[in-house]
Formats: sequence, C-alpha cells, structure tokens
Amino acid sequence: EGAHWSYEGAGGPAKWGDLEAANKACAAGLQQSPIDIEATIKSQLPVLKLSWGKSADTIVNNGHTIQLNFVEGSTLMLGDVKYKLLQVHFHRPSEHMIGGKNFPMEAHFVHRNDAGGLAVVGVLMTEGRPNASFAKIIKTMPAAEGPAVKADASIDPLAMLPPKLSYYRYPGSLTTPPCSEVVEWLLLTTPIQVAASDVAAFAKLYPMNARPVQKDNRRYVLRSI
Ligand code: 1SD
Ligand code: ZN
Repeated sequence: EGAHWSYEGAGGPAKWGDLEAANKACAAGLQQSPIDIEATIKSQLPVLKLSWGKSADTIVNNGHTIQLNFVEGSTLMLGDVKYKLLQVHFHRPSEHMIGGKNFPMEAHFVHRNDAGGLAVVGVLMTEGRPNASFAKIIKTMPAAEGPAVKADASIDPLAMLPPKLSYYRYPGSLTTPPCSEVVEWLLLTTPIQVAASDVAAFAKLYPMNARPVQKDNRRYVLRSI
C-alpha cells in the first residue's frame, strides 16, 4: 500500500507519483488506467472462459473500497493463458468512461496468472433492478476500515455479470498506486443493474473512489465481435 494515498487533497491522484518512488508509473507511465473508451477496433478476441466457484472467503473494508476475497479455484482462461480469480472490489463512480460518460459504479474482478500478470474484468453498474448478490455485499460490508471478516457464502460472483460477455480490451495499469502497468483490461460492454438504494449505501462509505481517466497515448481499444 502506498503512503496515505487518497482520492482528494494532498494524497490525491495528481500527487500519487510523488508519494513514493515505487509509484513512478502513476505520473510517468504511458499505459495508465482507467481511460475513456471512444474509438474501438472490432476484433476476433478470445471468448472469456470464466470458471468461477461460488464462494467468497472474506469481505474487507480496506480504507479505499469494499473488497471480497475468493478462495482458490476460480479461474479465467484468456486464450490459452490461465488466470486465478483473487478478489472483486468496487469504485464509485465508474473509473472507465464510455464516450465521455460515467456510470454510477464499476466492479473489478482481479485475476492473476503465474507470471504475475493481471487480467481485470470490469463490470459497469447502472441503477435499476436489484442484484441479489450485490445487495448481500452491501448488507454485510464492514462500515469502518478494518480486518477482513468471513463473507456470506451465498454471494455468487457469476450473478454479478451481465448475460453477454462481449468486452473491450486494452493494455493498462492498476488504477491505484503503484499504478503498475501489468493489467490486461477486459471491460464488459454490457452493464449490470443494481438497486439505487445499494449504490446510495456504498456512496455513504465511499462517495468518490475513482481515479480520473488517463491518456490513451499510443494505445488502441479492441472490441470483441
Ligand atoms: O484498486 C485495486 C487495488 O486495490 C488492487 O486490488 C489492485 C490489484 O492488486 O488492483 C487495483 S485496480 O486496478 O483493480 N483498481
Ligand atoms: Zn479497481
């Protein structure tokens, strides 16, 4: 964890690069995340093969977000590379924008491969019909920063995905310090719906925990056909 980074003020995103040497990429990187998705290139991308078990191990309020940690065994196959599902956490508003537009929230399902590379499946969240699994997370999330506690075993990560798994793909970074450029971003094109009251409850704890969009520089965004 970076030294006292935050989303506003002295430790805010514009200062992340200065907080410690390890955060150099936050200021100097050319493949930073999130970005505003505008022009995209339709491409034959691999189908996302998600084999997610149903159990979250623990839930934690880590001072930056609410995060669910998963037991080992859930995987993502991206082409022939295997990634393990580590955790999901939430941002408000969304970090990625689509055509200059934010969404109320965004979920990040963080996966890691054996070489240390990350694949983060991003799910945009709109207000509408309640999502039972997200509602359970909201109901059981620790109100104050503190240690991880046992998660409700009935929270189903697959139930927090849209029916269609088409996605945008681009090479990027962690959206938090140290902003390491090790992430294959897989942002689903279809948002999920969650209850407005659940977004409001999250916003009470974290009214704003989104990094501003970063420059594309020499990157292109691919869109699955
Ligand atoms: O913000 C998270 C950070 O908490 C950590 O989970 C990291 C992965 O080690 O990922 C970032 S993010 O880029 O998924 N927002
Ligand atoms: Zn995130």
